[in-house]
Amino acid sequence: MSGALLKIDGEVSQALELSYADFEAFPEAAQVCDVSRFHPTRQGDGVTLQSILDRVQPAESATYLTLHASHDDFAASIPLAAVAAEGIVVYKNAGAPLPVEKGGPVRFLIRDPAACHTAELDDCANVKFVDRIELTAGRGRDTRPEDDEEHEQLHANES
Ligand SMILES: Nc1nc2c(c(=O)[nH]1)N[C@H]1C(S)=C(S)[C@@H](COP(=O)(O)O)O[C@H]1N2
Ligand SMILES: [Mo]
Repeated sequence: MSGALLKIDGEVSQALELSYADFEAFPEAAQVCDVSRFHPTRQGDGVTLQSILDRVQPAESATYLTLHASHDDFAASIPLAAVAAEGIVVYKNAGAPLPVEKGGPVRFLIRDPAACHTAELDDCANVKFVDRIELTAGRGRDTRPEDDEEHEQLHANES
């Protein structure tokens, strides 16, 4: 369990890799217990995005947060200022690492997302299988569906 679950890099002062033990060692104030309280269909425990940002210290040039999921080659890029206080990084379920069936190694969640493809902070940006968070100068990679048709196709492909 010593392997890194998540890498945070890009426009930061201090790139970081976090293992399950590293996540568990975040202080109590950074931990977010039981995300089903505000996302009833989703489970697990996480840490606040803000607590991770505090560690890496985004550079002045960092304006977007780009979430990468290499498992299914999905990415979403959202304005950093809008998401900084709203993001949760879910890493744990029932006292063990978040399994891939629940979106592991880590799942990103926005506290109060807009409906799919209606805003920057939409449900589609709740990226599963995240293994890298990249701070970028301007919008980074974003494969989110842009309309109903693309959205339906994406969900049809989900296994
Ligand atoms: N890695 C990855 N994350 C993803 C997706 C995806 O296809 N791959 N789909 C997104 C979309 S379009 C939506 S609406 C939500 C759905 O999350 P749910 O399965 O928990 O309802 O996950 C988002 N996260
Ligand atoms: Mo979506």
